[in-house]
Amino acid sequence: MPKSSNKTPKPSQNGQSPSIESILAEKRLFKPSKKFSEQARISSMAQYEKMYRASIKDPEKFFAKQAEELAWFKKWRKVVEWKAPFAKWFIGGKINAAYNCLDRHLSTPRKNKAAIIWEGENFEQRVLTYAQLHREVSRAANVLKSLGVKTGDRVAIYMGMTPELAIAVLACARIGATHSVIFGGFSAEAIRDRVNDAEAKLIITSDGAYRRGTIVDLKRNVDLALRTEAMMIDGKSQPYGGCPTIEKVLVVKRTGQDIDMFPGRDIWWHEAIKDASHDCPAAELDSEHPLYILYTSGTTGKPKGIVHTTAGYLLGTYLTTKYVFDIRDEDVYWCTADVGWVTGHSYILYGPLSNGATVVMYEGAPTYPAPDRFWDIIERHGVTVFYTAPTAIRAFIRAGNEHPNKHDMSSLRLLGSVGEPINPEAWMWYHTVIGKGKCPIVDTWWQTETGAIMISPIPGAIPTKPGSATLPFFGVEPEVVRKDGTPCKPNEGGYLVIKKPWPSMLRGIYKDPERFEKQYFSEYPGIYFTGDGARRDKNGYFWIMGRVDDVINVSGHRLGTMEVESALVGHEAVAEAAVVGRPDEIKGSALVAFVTLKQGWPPDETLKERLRGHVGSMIGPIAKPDDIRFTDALPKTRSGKIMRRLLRELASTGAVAGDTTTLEDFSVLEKLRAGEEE
Ligand code: 7RM
Repeated sequence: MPKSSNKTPKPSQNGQSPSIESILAEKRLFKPSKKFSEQARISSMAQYEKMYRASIKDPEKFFAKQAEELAWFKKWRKVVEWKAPFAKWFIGGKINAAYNCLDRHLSTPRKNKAAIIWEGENFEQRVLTYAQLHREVSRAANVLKSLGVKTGDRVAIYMGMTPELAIAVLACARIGATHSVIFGGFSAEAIRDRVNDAEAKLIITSDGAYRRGTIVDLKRNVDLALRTEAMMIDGKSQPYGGCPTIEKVLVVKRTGQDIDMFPGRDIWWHEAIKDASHDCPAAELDSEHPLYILYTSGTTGKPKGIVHTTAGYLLGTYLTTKYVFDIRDEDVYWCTADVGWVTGHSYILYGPLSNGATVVMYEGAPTYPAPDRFWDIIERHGVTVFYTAPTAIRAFIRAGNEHPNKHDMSSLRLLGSVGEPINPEAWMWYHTVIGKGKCPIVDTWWQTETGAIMISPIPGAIPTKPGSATLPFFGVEPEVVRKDGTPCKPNEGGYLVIKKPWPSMLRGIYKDPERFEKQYFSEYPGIYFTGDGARRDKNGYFWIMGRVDDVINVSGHRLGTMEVESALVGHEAVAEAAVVGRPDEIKGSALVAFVTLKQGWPPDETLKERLRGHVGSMIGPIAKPDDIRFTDALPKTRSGKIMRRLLRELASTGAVAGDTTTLEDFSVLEKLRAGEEE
């Protein structure tokens, strides 16, 4: 069991007891309709089982056959080499991910098909065909080259959801520069940490981004991250190192707002690209060439740079898009994630584009200018496959059925869910109100680390149960195990592990092989530990129960409690902080921070707001605690470890029912309880 964990998975999430409706929904079985199955790529359980068995029996043979569907410059010598925890796939092969997403479609009827249908928050529309996207990516790739970016260099990308974001990512892939996309909601501090860890040479950003009717000052955040002079932080002058590896900043004009441009460092994208040639052959890269780094929260204060390489990742996203979304040429596919998260990497860009699909990309907020924006987009663009997160679904339930009911969404044929467990009520609402009872729902379980979907229904084949991600994808061997590694019995809660390597698995934590091994392969030697709790029912279906480590899933975004805690203790008023999750109807979990103050600081509302603001500026708005509780002391064990379980119980239910015998000072608990009643 993970040492950081003191949470034993229980069949209900976050200590919330499931409602009666939820229990009834869980017991229902939804078979794919005959109409859907007949047209689907995999149209029966028997066909799924046959393919799955083949993929497990001889993964090398299975994946070698599948990999032939990608375009290779040179064929691999060996399919896989596994020296736990290090995997290599398609050794000796030469390939390019951007070539597979673009060039190879140009000799087919897809050439003039829409690759990206983009909609701005203010309703602007841009459509890029595969030929046009190829041209723009090639020009941008030439700009990168002219700025001195070479194969193997790292490029940070900090942008809003505009077509240039997709172009920038694919331009990096084209020349073999490893991209590191930083979500546009992150702060200057977060940018600096990530850029410095990756030692990026270039940042691509934009002046600003439209979000919920306002503007996010992206370039200003980049300027703050890069500045080197001392800065006043909370009234104190603090030395500031900036980002010494950054040579240039490439700036896309989106909002036209006033920004500072530093001569010699900052370059306008539109000026640089004006005369760039659209002729830029895709680099012939090794299968294991690092395609990207994406930072994700873990159980320490420092985010981990998850590394994905080229061929295996591409194959994983290609295959899952093909079979889980059952993608076909007529589809209008829309994944509502931001490219700043792994879901956007895999299921806005690499997966759908390598399949030659038409992708909708939306810039703005789900409820802007009105709560029906998503349904309006589905209707106007004729979206057929729609992929979103449970937190969004729950917010839409609350907003009311009148919003979807205003729109004709009969184009939809398949719905997807990702990011956190979907509660059966939300599943049923999605099924009836959005899918009108005719669209299968694929509840896709996977992680930044897994690169691609791991457990999910195959929509024409696997009957679904609301709340279950059902069965593993081809080549994936998950198991639910006890602390000691022995398999759990049906319905017994345990830890979700994956027993064999798979093509799109992470290849490491950037520059930190020890942490990689310790984090993922040490609890169960040689076996990948997911950090999630799960159970498997008597039909073999997986029910994911959420994180069992100190990672909290807030609105589908992963946050490390340690990360938020270290931001809090970085504030001059804070002596100590402990952050836990509390069940939240919309967000899944909300953040509650227990904070002890240094002498002389008044425990008032003003300070709470300042602390929230401080966390916002250290990490980003998503990490601001929903609730801050000042306390004289935190409950600790005799060895000085904060008893998070008690805090979790306090934050969730206001009471502590569990075992408190290891608590060092019982009076702390009394005080915390008293504080709760105030
Ligand atoms: C794709 C993504 C990963 C964590 C993972 C789980 C949770 C994601 C589901 C889910 C239950 C799902 N990557 N999670 N999908 N839990 N059912 N279908 O979200 O790296 O940001 O997060 O998200 O806890 O470990 S992520």
